Amino acid sequence: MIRGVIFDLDGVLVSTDELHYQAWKRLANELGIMDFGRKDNERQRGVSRMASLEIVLEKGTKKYTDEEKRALAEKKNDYYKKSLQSLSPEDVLPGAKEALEMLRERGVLTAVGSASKNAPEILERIELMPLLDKISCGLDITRSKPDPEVFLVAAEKLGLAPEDCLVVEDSAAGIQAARNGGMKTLAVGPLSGQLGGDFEARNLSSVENWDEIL
Ligand code: B16
Ligand code: MG
Repeated sequence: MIRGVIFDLDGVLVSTDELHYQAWKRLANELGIMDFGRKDNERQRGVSRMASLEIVLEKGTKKYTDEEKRALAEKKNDYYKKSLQSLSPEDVLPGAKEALEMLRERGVLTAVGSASKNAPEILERIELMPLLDKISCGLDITRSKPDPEVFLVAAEKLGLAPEDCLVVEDSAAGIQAARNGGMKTLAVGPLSGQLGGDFEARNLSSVENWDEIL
């Protein structure tokens, strides 16, 4: 029986993917990489900040030291953080708030499991913090998805065994991470049909039968 649901953040509870994309594109252009596009950005879903930077840099020819890479990632994060200032509860994805409310009513625990180090700030801005029992994010982990660490930390914070948890994810790396951690999976988002989740839905408002999943 599912006793806790762990939600990925970007692409599941809120759509920050466009803001990530704009910030990476700005950085890429400044580095003379003009052909960084949405297809490249798709590969950055659920992937850590430094791994996302590599996806940008592989489009260029210049080599950077680790120190330079850290500075570039920080620059992108500054652009991204500026754009987060416009984020509001209106940016919560369809059905997300209702799903959290329904789970609380049923006595199912809820957590976020996100690669983002900006997760706490984002959750404050979109006002979902009161509906979540625990947060596990980029600040808690050293290994990124598909390593299961972020979800195992979430389960541990909830005080639950992995097999009693369901993970809701929109990325291939995230579904794989949940599987690696021994959790059940609900795939959502535009790629939901291709991610191999135990269950799938276009978004959280189109989940047909929560009873079957829980
Ligand atoms: P940050 P998620 C992920 O969030 C994003 O999908 C991914 O594009 C981003 O690189 C990663 O967070 C790290 O974010 O730079 O804010 O620490 O899908 O795991 O909620
Ligand atoms: Mg995601």
